[in-house]
Amino acid sequence: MNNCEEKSIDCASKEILNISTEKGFCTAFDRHEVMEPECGFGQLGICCKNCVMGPCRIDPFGEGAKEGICGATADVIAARNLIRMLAAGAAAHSDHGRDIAHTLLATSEGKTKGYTVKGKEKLFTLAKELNVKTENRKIEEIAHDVAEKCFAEFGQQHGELQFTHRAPKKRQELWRKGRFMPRGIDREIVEIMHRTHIGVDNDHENLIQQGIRASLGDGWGGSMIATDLSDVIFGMPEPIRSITNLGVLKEDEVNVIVHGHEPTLSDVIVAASQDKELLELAKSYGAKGINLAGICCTANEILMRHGISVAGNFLQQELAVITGAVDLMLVDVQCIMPALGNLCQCFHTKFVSTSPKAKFPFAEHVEFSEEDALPIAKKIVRMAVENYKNRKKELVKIPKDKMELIAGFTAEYVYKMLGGKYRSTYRPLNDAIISGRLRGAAGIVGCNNPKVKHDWAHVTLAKELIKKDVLVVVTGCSAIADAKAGLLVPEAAKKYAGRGLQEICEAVGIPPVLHLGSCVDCSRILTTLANVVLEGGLGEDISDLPVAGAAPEWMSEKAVSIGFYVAASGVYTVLGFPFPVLGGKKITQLLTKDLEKLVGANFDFEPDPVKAADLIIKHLDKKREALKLKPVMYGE
Ligand code: SF4
Ligand code: MSK
Repeated sequence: MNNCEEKSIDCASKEILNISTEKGFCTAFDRHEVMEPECGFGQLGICCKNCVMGPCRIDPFGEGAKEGICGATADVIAARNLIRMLAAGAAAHSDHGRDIAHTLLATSEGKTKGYTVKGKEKLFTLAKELNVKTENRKIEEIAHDVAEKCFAEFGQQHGELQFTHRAPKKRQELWRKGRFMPRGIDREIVEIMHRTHIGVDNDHENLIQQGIRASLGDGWGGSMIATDLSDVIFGMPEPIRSITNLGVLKEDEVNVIVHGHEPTLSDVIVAASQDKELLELAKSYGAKGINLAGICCTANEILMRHGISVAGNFLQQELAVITGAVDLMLVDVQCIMPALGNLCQCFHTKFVSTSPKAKFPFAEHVEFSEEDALPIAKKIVRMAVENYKNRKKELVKIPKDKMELIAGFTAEYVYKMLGGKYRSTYRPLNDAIISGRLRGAAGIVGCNNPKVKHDWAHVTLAKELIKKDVLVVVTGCSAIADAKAGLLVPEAAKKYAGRGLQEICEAVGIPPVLHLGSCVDCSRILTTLANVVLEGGLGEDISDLPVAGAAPEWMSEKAVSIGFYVAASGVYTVLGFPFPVLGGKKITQLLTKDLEKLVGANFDFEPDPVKAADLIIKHLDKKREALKLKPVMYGE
């Protein structure tokens, strides 16, 4: 691969990509080139292997098959494939939530080593919401019942998920009427698998209805449980400074990278990396310290609560190894490339898998259990320290690039941030939108994808929006992209934001782009939107608000689920790549046009981030007009 300039906007990544090319290493960027041209049937969503009469594929243009052997049309096949993707994404998020609930339960029973209830205030708020008694009870007893109530949400067979009641009343009614209201987190995922079996649901609209229901079970269920119970165990995030990019790796320290999604192990790794005995051991090997950094969402979790630095986002996982400076990379679940094991063989890097759910070629498996968390974390950090002496100095090349950032914003923090000292309220945020100082808000989330220049679409879209007085909130790999580009510091407002947003950022001391956390923390966006509606003055439903969502570089099935629950919550959503459904005309029409009649918002597919920004601005202005708000104060 020669044209590294074209692969990323990030200088550190380009530098390592050049080294990779020179030395003949193979990364996702190279494998993507080898894969081209990608399968057109797959891209259009019109191949099916749901039974072995097939595989069947629909010919979208020529004289070939217009139906599968069972008679399934392109629309049905595309809808089935899409909601199966969604089911996998919802399952991934929700299983993460289940694991956090397990950790809280075990902690409340005194069965874990390394965890306590740090977010007591949040625990009491949740207890109230879930009808758990708090008077004259120990924290452990309350935590136990809160965990059990959350557990029950997974297996519930009928009724409504508790946290859906956070949504505005009007939205809840719409969900009930349209049969979108999720009954149980697992149930909706299982029902997708049933309906997409051969010969069950053969109506693309009905299939999408169930997809929406399962996605809401993720956003207002599994992901929300993951976020809220993480706040209970690990503490509420608060704005915190840190640094990001490959330049956070240190030549003279033991470098440990945590990669994946769940905070349970990474949080205790933070404690283990500060252990006196291990620090002494590191010194005895000639290292000045133990340097912990993260990749992907596990990074976001420990960044939000401990200010641990972030080495990079999804497409930088292999690049971190190629710096030659990583002594150990430990992984848990999700977004971990199986290629890492092989790549680590070219360096001294130890590659350690920890989850019984996720094993990898060439990985050393050290199984994690919440019950023994701290001893296991110390064992892994010790492995890193002992591997420091094996570093091949001649292979070490750490880019200089690193950037400061502030992370740690939450729905709860908005009360403090904008509400002022005397009254906790969302009023100033609502007033800023009503007065036109802010045009509205947009959430930009999701992954990297080698089909688009790394980080380019995230950063361009964010810059275009803040320029036009749109407050941007970010999660996941999008947040890391913007952080590396310098958008997550208050000074970015002066440089990039429109005058209205600049005034707000300066008054409050916040960046124009707010980091809300990991992928499951997209649920923080939902809670924030519900709070904005509740505060009043901006309509009765989330779909009335001048807000939008975007995932310009998405790739994972989790992003399908996020996209669906965001749209089904009433937020217009622009995706950088289309869902693989374009081979079905009716389903494409449903998702990009008719969905608005069903849930008050639809999708648009737009790869050009400048055009995507235009679509979002147009949408925000349309919503402002419908609410009869004043024109935007300083905008064009
Ligand atoms: Fe073909 Fe229908 Fe079987 Fe799919 S379910 S493989 S379309 S026969
Ligand atoms: S890590 S799902 S690549 S955002 Fe959450 Fe990044 Fe996408 Fe994974």
